[in-house]
Amino acid sequence: MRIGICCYPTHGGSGVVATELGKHLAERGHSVSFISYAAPLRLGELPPGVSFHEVEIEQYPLLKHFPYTLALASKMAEVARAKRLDILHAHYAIPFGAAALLARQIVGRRSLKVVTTLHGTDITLVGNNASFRPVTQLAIAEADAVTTVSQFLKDETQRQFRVDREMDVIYNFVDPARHAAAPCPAIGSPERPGQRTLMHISNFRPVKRIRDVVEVFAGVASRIDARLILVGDGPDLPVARELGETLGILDRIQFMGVVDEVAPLLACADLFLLPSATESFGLVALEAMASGVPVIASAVGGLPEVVEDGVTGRLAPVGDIEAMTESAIQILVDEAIRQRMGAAARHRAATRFHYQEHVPRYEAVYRRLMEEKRDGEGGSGE
Ligand code: GMT
Repeated sequence: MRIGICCYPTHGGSGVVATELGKHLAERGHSVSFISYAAPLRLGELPPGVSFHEVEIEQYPLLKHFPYTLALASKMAEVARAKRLDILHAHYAIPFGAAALLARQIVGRRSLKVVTTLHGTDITLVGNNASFRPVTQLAIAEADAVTTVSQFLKDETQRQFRVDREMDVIYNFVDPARHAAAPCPAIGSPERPGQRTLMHISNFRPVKRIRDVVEVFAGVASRIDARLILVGDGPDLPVARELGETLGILDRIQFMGVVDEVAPLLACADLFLLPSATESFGLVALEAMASGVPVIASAVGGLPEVVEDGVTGRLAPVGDIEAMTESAIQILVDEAIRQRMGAAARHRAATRFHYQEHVPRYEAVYRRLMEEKRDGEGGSGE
């Protein structure tokens, strides 16, 4: 099939999933065209069967705000025609899902089918904003197929948008080989033998509850020799620095900044913290699990579908610092528990969330639409 993929090109989970999906689809013989304002970071050098089409963002003195979504829709239509796309797969309802509907209208709804994957914040945070809500609703209702990355997100979309349509749940996935026994690089090695490493990776937005990360770590560090590695950047990074200073633990926190490839760093971690206020899936928790690292996370959103409480890590109510701290200490002081949970985490990631299981599910959705298209063509006699 000829598939167009549009996504955010940055480090966010939706961009990572879309990019990995495109690469796997190309390996499976499909032709894949990425459409975005920059090449997705995880794309690297263009693999065979993959092309990239940039949406140019220009500034006109006449326009105060450049209408990016319209430029995106035009580029989608242009690529759909040039590459004779069968499927346009939008990752994130806005602007991609909405722009894809415009592109389909331009190209003709019979020739181009739109698949929209909801990733979470497009529904739980952004989509509910009054300025976007009607467009988000349209993007969901009018796509030829909609997928969500967890059962939680499907239920939440139905509840919040009162949409009565079919949606396929297709979980996010990992390539376990990428996480297999990667050695911890020197930069991430513990400073002392026996020192425990806690890790958090995110875009440091308020939804990630960075204060909780630091407070849990402070509780752990008051009882055992430990350090915290923070990976990523975002608006709440200064919060971590300030709180670390106030609590007198700043010297035990290492700030790594944005890192393209997280698997080697995860190999340095003994425990991963994800105390988010909400998380439709928690791709980074899955990546930690694939690296054999137990996860302590909030029992919220789609996280319980990923982290099995007491088996691959521990779940606690959002904001329950005490419970998270106690669980962290329990895991870190008993190496047998930590090893057992780490092995269970690796096993769960490799068996339930392997790309070889989930990429074919996307293909099945595409095939279903292609069959509908063929049936439609046959039925109209055209
Ligand atoms: O919240 C983020 O870190 C970014 C956001 C995105 O769109 O990239 O992540 C969302 O999509 C990921 C991929 O499906 C999910 O793993 C994250 O859980 C989800 N974030 C939230 O729901 C807060």
